[in-house]
Amino acid sequence: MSRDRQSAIERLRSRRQFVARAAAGTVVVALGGLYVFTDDLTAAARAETRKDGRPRVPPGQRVISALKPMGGEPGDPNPARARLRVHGEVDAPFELTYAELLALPQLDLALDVHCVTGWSVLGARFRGVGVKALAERARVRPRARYVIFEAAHGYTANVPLREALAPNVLVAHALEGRPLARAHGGPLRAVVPDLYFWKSAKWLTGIRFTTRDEPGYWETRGYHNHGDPWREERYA
Ligand SMILES: Nc1nc2c(c(=O)[nH]1)N[C@H]1C(S)=C(S)[C@@H](COP(=O)(O)O)O[C@H]1N2
Ligand SMILES: [Mo]
Repeated sequence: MSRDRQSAIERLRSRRQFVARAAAGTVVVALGGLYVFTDDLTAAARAETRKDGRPRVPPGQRVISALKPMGGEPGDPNPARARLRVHGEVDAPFELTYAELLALPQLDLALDVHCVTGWSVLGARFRGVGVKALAERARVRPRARYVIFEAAHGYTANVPLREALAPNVLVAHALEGRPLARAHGGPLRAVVPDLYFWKSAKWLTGIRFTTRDEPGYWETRGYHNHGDPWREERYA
């Protein structure tokens, strides 16, 4: 155990400080039986650097222990009726049932996600199919430049093609070893971890490739068109 971590735990042993911080409103989470304040999770993660050289925690973000349900208009919860359409600027459009999606090669990825409202979750374990594999199967035409994630009730999110084909971009159906809860987009959601979390469309119904950009639900309501957390591309 690092000295920093040890001293952090010793600080937490001070009940007086514990009560003072709890009263001040910093959130307490249970982590392996220990109580840890979100400020300590954030401080520990701030020292870390990603493989791409960027800090693990983007500026202005605070680390919490699990995804917060952020709302939205849910789609049909029945996996037996779920369909994913892969279409648009492609030579071989196709549609998958939930069972067909689960029969494709699966990726298990621990992903960091960053909500524009200021919380981040580190290492959330998602399981699903890579968007890149779906794009290859659909034979995306060379002129395609954007991916539009399509969800229930007309929610969409636009992502530049190159970023949507990154190896950590998923159509996820499970989180932490369980089928994705409805509040988190079940049965199917997109996960685009390196852009703010609004790009990760819940209740996903389609992936559409386009030549032209199409700002989506939040991008037409004042959020930034791109949404890079490290550049704090929060609002337009
Ligand atoms: N279909 C749909 N997807 C959505 C949203 C939504 O309102 N509808 N909200 C987005 C926003 S703003 C965020 S922060 C994340 C929240 O995901 P969570 O509720 O699983 O934390 O979902 C994104 N995906
Ligand atoms: Mo959000």
